[in-house]
Amino acid sequence: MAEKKIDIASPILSRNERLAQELRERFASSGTFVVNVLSSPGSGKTSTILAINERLRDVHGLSCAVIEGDIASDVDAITMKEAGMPAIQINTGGLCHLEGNMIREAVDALDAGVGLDTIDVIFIENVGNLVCPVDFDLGEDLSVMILSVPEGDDKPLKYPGIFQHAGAILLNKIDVAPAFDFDLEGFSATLDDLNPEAPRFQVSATRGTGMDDWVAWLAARIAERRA
Ligand SMILES: Nc1nc2c(ncn2[C@@H]2O[C@H](COP(=O)(O)OP(=O)(O)OP(=O)(O)O)[C@@H](O)[C@H]2O)c(=O)[nH]1
Ligand SMILES: [Mg+2]
Ligand SMILES: [Zn+2]
Repeated sequence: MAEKKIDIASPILSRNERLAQELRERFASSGTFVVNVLSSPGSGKTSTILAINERLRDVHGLSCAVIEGDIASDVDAITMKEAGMPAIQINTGGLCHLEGNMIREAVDALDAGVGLDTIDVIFIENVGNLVCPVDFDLGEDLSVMILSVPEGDDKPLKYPGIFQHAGAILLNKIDVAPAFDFDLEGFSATLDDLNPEAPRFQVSATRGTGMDDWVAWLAARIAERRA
C-alpha cells in the first residue's frame, strides 16, 4: 500500500504568515518598530535589550516595551519591568520558538495596558534557539542575531540559516574575547559568505562597549521607518 505523506508544517507556516501580515499592519498603524531578538540561551538577549532601552530612552527619546518568550518562568519579564519597560511574558510550555498567535495575544495585552500607540519600539525576546525561530515571521521590522564569544567562532558554519536571516549581527561578550581565543577574522570571513549585507557590531552588553554605535545604527533604522 502506498504511504500517504501528511505535510503538517506548510499549513502551520502559512497560517503564521497571515498572522505576521496582520501584525505588520497593526504595528505600521501604531507607528511601532518591532525587533525580533534571536540567539542561543544565555548569549545576552536580556542584557542587550536593557542596554538598548537605556540609550533609546535617554538619547533618542523613544519608549520601549518587551515581549518575552521562554519555555517557562517570568524572570526576564520581571527584570524588564524593573528597568521600567512594559513587559509581557509568554511561556511556550515546551515549544522552542514563538509564533504569530502568541505575539498577537501579547500585543493585545500591551494595547489594553499602556496602549500600543504609546510604544515606539517593541523587542521580542525569542526563545533561546538557533534553529527554528527563523521560520516564524512575527511581523517584525528587524531580526537581530546575537552570538556571544564563549559559544565559539564556528557557529555560523553550523547554524547558517539564522545568520543568513539576520538584519543585524551582534557579537556580544567581547570583553571576554581574550579568554576564548575567538577567531574574529575567521568569523568575519564566514559572515562575508553567508550575509554580507547585515551590519555587524562587537559589543559588551554588560560593560556597554560598542553599544552607542550599535544603538545609533538601530535608531537610524527606526527613524527611516517612521519617515
Ligand atoms: N562578560 C559578559 N557577560 C555578559 C554579557 N552580556 C551578558 N552577560 C552575562 O551572560 C549571562 C546571560 O545573559 P542574559 O542577558 O540573561 O542572556 P539571555 O540570552 O537573555 O539568556 P536566556 O533568556 O536565558 O536565553 C548573564 O550572566 C549576563 O550577566 C557581556 O557582554 N559580557
Ligand atoms: Mg533572557
Ligand atoms: Zn521551534
